[in-house]
Amino acid sequence: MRKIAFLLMAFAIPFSTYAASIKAEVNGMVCAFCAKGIEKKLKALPQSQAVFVDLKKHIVVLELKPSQEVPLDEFKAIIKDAGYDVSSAEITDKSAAEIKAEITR
Ligand SMILES: [Cu+2]
Repeated sequence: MRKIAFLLMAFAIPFSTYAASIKAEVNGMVCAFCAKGIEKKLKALPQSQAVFVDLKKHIVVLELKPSQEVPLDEFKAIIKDAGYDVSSAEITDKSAAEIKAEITR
């Protein structure tokens, strides 16, 4: 019984290590270089835990480190500065990997 509780805890921890992600629809990304450029910019943020970019679906996901945040306005400004347009952005409690799994399913 104790062993089970320990196992549950060990599995629960990895799932709680992300706080939230910003999921955005970005227009203007046309090739792999665009995707890489955005990915690089977002990965450079100190709050960044993981980044996922889907070129075909124009989706950009920035997963944040625990208890870190990036205001949506700031996120939009970063994308705009890079030369792209954010058509919508939302905060979700899903990880970048979860969103990736949903999109590529
Ligand atoms: Cu490009």
